[in-house]
Parts: sequence; structure tokens; C-alpha cells
Amino acid sequence: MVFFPDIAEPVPFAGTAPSDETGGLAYRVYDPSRVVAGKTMAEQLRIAVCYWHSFNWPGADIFGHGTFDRPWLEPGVDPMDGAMAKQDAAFEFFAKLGTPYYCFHDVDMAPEGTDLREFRSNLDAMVDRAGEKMAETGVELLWGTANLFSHPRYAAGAATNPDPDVFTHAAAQVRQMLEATHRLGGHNYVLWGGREGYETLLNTRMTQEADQLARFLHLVADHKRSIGFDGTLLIEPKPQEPTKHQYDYDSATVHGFLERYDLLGEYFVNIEVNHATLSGHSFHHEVAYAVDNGIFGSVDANRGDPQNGWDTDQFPNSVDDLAPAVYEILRGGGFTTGGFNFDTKLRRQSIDRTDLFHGHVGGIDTLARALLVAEAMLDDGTLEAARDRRYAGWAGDKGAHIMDPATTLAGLADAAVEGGSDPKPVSGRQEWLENHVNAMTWSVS
Ligand code: XUL
Ligand code: CO
Repeated sequence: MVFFPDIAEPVPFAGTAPSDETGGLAYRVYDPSRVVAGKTMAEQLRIAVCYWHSFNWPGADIFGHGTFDRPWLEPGVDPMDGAMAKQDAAFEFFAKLGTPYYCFHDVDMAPEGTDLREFRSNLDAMVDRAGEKMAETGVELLWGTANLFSHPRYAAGAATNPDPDVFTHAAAQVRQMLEATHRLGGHNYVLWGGREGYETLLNTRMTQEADQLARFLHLVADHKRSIGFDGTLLIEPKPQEPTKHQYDYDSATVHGFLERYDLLGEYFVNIEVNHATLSGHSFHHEVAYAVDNGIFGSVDANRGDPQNGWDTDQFPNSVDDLAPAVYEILRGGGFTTGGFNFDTKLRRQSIDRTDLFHGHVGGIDTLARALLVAEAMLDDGTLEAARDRRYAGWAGDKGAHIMDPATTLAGLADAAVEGGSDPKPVSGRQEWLENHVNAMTWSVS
């Protein structure tokens, strides 16, 4: 069955061509083969579509029922028939959108059945079928992940649950999904700890739970090696929602956790734009922190709503917000195994099948334009030169002397007093830099 009959061909790149030539659906900026900063746009951006919001969510919210037409999610549909119809629609969409990757959770693709054994056999069957569709379409798996947060058994956490049997159940799910990801040639494996946190400290032992989480992550990393999976393991930080507090709060918290439990080099971060803003940071901050500290892995592209305090997962639409972060990614050498996964949801009133195309096309064009701006920022070199000037003192003898372990506080103090220390403030030139970035944003084509 064709689920998107109105879209006959893969969405074309039309540049500034009038919209009636393409029925209104065309990439304006995303030209997959255009070379930007030494690679094609497709290679730089490594765009993925997520299975869950686009195909496994009916448009329900906590106040109301699903609004989307997703026949495979209707009550009464045989679960495996539904899973196959969903998979057919998903791969039809990937191929027509013309993007190279997708991502999924175990439960997005296969019915859970009544026990782990049945879940395992359902997932195996659906993953084999996905493998065939990937071979037909050329679409690859950016990452796989296990859903360790929806089922009631995970209400008090998966790895951090007070009940060790829940930890073991989660281990069974991750083992299978890691192996499925490996079988499909996935490039990464993600762990998002949606329930790895607490609702109240009154019943919580934080250090006990942290030890459990670290044990889980070591077990997963050991298993990755034992099966020969050479993709990257990623942790996706988020400060809260669904729990009041989540342990993987932001990039810096995850970094500290990895260091504390000897997991640096085993895990990298998958930074989500809306999670960054929920943690009180900008997306730019989260990416810059991860790149500078060697833990950057991948991105979940979306945006929040500045007036709402939750994860609205909207399609990105601000070049201004994305460009500085994409600049940091390019400055760090670009993606290796990671990419931009569209962890994005349609609004509940966007009920036409083509809305899913419009959401992705607009978001992808926004990213493509952010990439062009980032390339201009890199080529222009003004920002880096300004940073070099600002820190020039540290690159010289004075900086080396301070950093020398033989230097003491008393020695520095004596030298400051004897030398008549009187350092003069210098301008940070923030407005000038902001104007410069704006000028590049407005002039790039
Ligand atoms: C939830 C979220 C998840 C992860 C994968 O906020 O972002 O969809 O990306 O579990
Ligand atoms: Co996400």
C-alpha cells in the first residue's frame, strides 16, 4: 500500500524555483551534493528521520486522543500486521524525503508481546524485514535504542531502579537492541535515561543509583566489544521530564559522571536542542562544551517553545539559533559516526499526510542554511582570530609560567607586588562580534 500517494517522486532540490513547479514541496537550500567545508551537505549533516514521533505516535497528548491518520496504530489491528504497515510507510517516507538515515527504539518497530521471549522473536523478524528495506532504499541506520521508560515496570527507573530484577529486564532489552543495531550496520547506539532520576529525594539513594547506572553502562560497553560492534555509544542528556530530575542533566554533568566512573572514551553525548534549553543552556553551549571536552557524538535536531517549560520537539526553524552550534561542530572536525536526527513532532493539528514532509523539509533547509553560515564563519576566521587575541597572554611566557607546576601562589603574589601589578580591562567586543555574525548570516547564499 502506498501511504503518501500525493508525493510521487523524492522531494527535489529546487533552489529558488517557484513553488508551483514542485507542488510547493522542494528543498530550497538542502542540495545533498553541494560541497560545503570540504564535504557534501549530505555528508556534513547526516540527516536521520526518527521512527517514534513520525510513525509511532498518533498525535495524542495528556488531554486528548490521537489526531493523526496512522491506521496501523488503531485498536484491533493485529500487532505484527500493524508493525509491518508502519514499517512500509516509514521506508516510503524516508525514500521520498531523500534523507540517508533513520533511528528507532525497539518498541517502535516491534510489538512487545507478552514476555521477553515473544518480544525478542517479534523484534528479530521486524529487524530482518528492516534490513531488506534498507538494502532496497539505501537508507542506513544512524542509531538504535531501547525504550526503557514507557512500560510501568520502568516507572522508578531502569538501571537505577531499586529492584534489581528491573535492571536485569533492561539489560535483556539493551542486549537485544544493541545486537539488532549491529546487525543492521547501525552507526551508533543511544541511551536516553528518561526515568534514570527521581521524583522525590525522600525515597531516593542517589549514590546507590549512580553506581547502578555506571554498572549498567560498563556492562553495555563490554557487550559492545564482545560482539564486535564498532559504532559509538551515546548518552542523551536531559535535565527533567518525565522525572523531576534526571541524572544525565546536561553535557557537563554527563562528562563528570563518565570521568568519575572510568567511562570516558566509551560514551559520547547525543545533544538534543530542546533538552539543552530545558537545562537552562543554549544549544550552542551544549555543543561547544561537548566538542571542547572531547565527548561530542551526535545531535537530536528540534526546537522548544520559549514560552513553554517542556519538551515540545518542534521542527527547527531558526538559522540564528543553529548556526553557532554548527560552527562549533565544524570547528571540531564535523561528525564522525553521528548526525542530525530529527527528533521532531508535528503539531497535533497538522493532520495531512504531507505535513510530515513540510515539517522535515523546512527543518532540513534551516539546518542546511545554518551549515552555510557556519562555513562562512569558519572561512572568515574573525571569531577564531578574536579568541586568539583575547587569550594571547596565555600563549606566551606569562601563561607558561603560571601553568608550570613549580610555580607557587606565593611566588606569583610576590612577583605581582614587586612588579607593581596594575592590569587594565579590555573590551570583550561582544556587540561587534554579534554584528559580524549577523552580517555573515544575512549575506551567505
Ligand atoms: C526524549 C527523547 C528520546 C530519545 C530517544 O525526550 O529525546 O526520544 O531521543 O529515546
Ligand atoms: Co531525543
